[in-house]
Amino acid sequence: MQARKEPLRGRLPSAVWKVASGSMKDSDSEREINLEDSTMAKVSVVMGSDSDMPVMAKAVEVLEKFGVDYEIRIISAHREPDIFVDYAKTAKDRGVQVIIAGAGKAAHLPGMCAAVFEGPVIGIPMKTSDLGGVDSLYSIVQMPTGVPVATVAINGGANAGILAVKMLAMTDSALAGALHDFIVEQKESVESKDAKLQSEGYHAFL
Ligand code: AIR
Repeated sequence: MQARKEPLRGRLPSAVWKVASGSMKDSDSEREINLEDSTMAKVSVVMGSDSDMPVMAKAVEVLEKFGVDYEIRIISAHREPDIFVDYAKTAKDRGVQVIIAGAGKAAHLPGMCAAVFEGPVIGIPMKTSDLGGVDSLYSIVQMPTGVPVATVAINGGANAGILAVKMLAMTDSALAGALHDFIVEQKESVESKDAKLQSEGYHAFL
């Protein structure tokens, strides 16, 4: 588990998983899930290469801001398919509810995550030097019916993080409250800039 700065929700990261005491059965696999296990990650952030890190870090920064537990991995679906399959097959057992997967070029990592992992997958297409990221975008967004990947913009790391928070907030009222505050702050930020524009003119922004 990664170290975090002060989360928006103002609670300990480990509390995210302390929704109940004891353990419960995973109905599909009949495996025991220990709900007290603070090492479980709600979001798995995975990228095809360390060269993707600057973009993926933007997603992680959002998760940290909202105090969402996460794991972060570098796994190439092409260069180490066996490790990839093990990662994706065991994600649910690690408590993962959403995967954020970023890759570039022939970016099959998000799509293959969606093929193996039954929860939602958010794909981040990396900008590339040869084709500008359109290669990554098309590789990720053009999924066959039945296996969706929620694809954000090229290099859209922050939006991937926000989308993951929105998904988790559907069943987490504390997170929903923090998300609401974020949306209000964002609106107020634009409003104050427009007020400054009206009072001081456009030169104030140059
Ligand atoms: N990649 C890695 N394995 C399979 C793919 N498609 C992607 C990475 C990265 C790009 O290839 O996600 O965006 C270039 O990787 P590298 O390691 O050569 O910098």
